[in-house]
Amino acid sequence: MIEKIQALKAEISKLAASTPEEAEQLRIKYLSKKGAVSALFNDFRSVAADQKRQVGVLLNELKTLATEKIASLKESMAAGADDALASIDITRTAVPKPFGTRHPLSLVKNEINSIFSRVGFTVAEGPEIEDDWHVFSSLNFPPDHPARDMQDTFFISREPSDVLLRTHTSSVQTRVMEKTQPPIRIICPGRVFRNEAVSARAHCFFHQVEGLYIDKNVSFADLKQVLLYFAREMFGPDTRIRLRPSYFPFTEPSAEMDISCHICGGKGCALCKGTGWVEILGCGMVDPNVLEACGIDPNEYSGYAFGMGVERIANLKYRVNDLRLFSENDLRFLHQFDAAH
Ligand code: 2U9
Repeated sequence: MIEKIQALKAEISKLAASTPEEAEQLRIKYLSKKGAVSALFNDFRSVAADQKRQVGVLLNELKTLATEKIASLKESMAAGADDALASIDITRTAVPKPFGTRHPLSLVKNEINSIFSRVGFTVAEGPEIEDDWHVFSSLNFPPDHPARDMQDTFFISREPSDVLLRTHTSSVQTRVMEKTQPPIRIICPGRVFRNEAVSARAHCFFHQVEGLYIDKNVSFADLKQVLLYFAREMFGPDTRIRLRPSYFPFTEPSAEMDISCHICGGKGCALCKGTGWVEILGCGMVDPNVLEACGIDPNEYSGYAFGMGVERIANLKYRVNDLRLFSENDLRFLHQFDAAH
């Protein structure tokens, strides 16, 4: 026993550590409940009675030695850390971290929201996972109608399923109409989904802003005027618009709107394919069937609606020619926008 104590004393007096973690490991090895010093204390019970006094003194010396040695190792570690800190100038200006830039689609969406909010529209949002009623049936798409094929979507469970990803944000408008009586003047920005093969010109998700205005005596003239105002705010004060007849299940009459080409001013160029016009949105008067389906009396109220693809507007504004760039998160692309930020 006495030899063991002497050997451990010699071992402990030579201890060294180069990190605080190592010093802590030594404390555990020698001084914890299951450590080497404590083990000798446990053996003390079996020491012969005539040796107990001498061994007791030696054991206490050993414990003091170990405690002081490890405390001094820890202290020198802390002093070392202070030295390291002293060599750093903590008053120096930090290396600036570059800010991110706003995504081009967010920039365009915010601009659209801002333009329409200046003429009384408020923003409404709703779920991306929808049901058949709010995406199709309430919007005058009867079951099995071929117009549904144009907006093939993703079903959340196996068909026939009532749970699907919205193909347009019109579902937000139908939800607002169900809950609110006119006047309603909202724009609905958001992500939509379609079952399309991904290419430069089509994607399985994209973004829309749709607008809806319902009140007494709303006419097609009101629609034209608000869209002219939008086109001029977005593409410049000299912009002209033209409306071409079209078809959507949820509007009657329906139209497609072109703006005079903002690149060539209408003379004809590569962007407008020599026509002088570029298509930017669809619009029309809300079909009375839709008003009725959403609990609004078509004999008392009328309304207009329009819808545009945010990517389409961004492509025109920033001359981007591949839709995939918007969702690939390539910083070389993203950093070209929002320079002021
Ligand atoms: C309700 C009633 C009518 C929204 C409208 C369009 C015309 C339209 C397309 C533009 C490009 C979709 O992103 S796109 O592919 N949209 O042409 N959208 S009218 O009509 C509504 C909406 C809600 C209750």
